[in-house]
Amino acid sequence: MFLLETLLAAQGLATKQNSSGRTRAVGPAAPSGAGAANGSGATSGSGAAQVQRPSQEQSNGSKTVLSEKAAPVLMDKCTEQVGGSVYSTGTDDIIVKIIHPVPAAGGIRRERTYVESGFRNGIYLLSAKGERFIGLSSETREVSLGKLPAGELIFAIKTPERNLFQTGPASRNPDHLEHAIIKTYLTLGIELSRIEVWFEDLYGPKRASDRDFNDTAIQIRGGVANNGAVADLLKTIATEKGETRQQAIAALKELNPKAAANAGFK
Ligand SMILES: [Ca+2]
Repeated sequence: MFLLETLLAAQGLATKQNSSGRTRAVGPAAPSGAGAANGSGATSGSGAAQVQRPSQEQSNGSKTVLSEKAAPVLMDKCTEQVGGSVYSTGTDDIIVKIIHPVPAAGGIRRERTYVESGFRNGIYLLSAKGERFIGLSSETREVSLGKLPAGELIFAIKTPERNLFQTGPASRNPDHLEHAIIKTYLTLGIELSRIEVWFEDLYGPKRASDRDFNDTAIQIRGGVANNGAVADLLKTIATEKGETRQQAIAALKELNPKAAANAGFK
């Protein structure tokens, strides 16, 4: 099961609940009865998972009809993971852009569609080697991080109140709450077009903080994924033998041929 689940997760076909169970698929999605489990090790959680099947949204007045047999919809589908993480696939340069989406036309405010914060936050990439400054939330800047080894990339903000809030699980943050939403955009529900990270910069629960996650935002593209499938498979290939290793190689070739070729499997 592991390899299949990993593959599904890596193709964006599976999404799992985060520790607070608030993952939601923004595009049309149907819950799976297959009981697919967390195959990426991205975030700890309840273990419950949903598999997004190709489905068609048929507008019928206010009613949305989901059909499992229908063709994939021709749109960018967005999946949000509260407390999710971003991962390098190790295959391509990673480009980070500080974004400032503008309010919708007509001045109508939609939920989490633009950045608004009284703070100017510093944006960083954290790693075992230290921290790398990307820019200020108020800037419009695009930075290439180059190619980075497959594995999790922890992005963080430093606020004027001297808080450090990180992507990933709540346990990383001083208030033990999630401070970033990972939005994954898939074209045709399959091909990754980009990942965005939206931060909440106020400390504490609702009331103390507005918890609207629109204070600082970055867009990431290139060799990235919203799950650690490539890194997990590379680890399996490095540590396992026999059939398990062969299955991992086959899965990596199918999942990410470039990552497989980089590791010497063509
Ligand atoms: Ca906020």
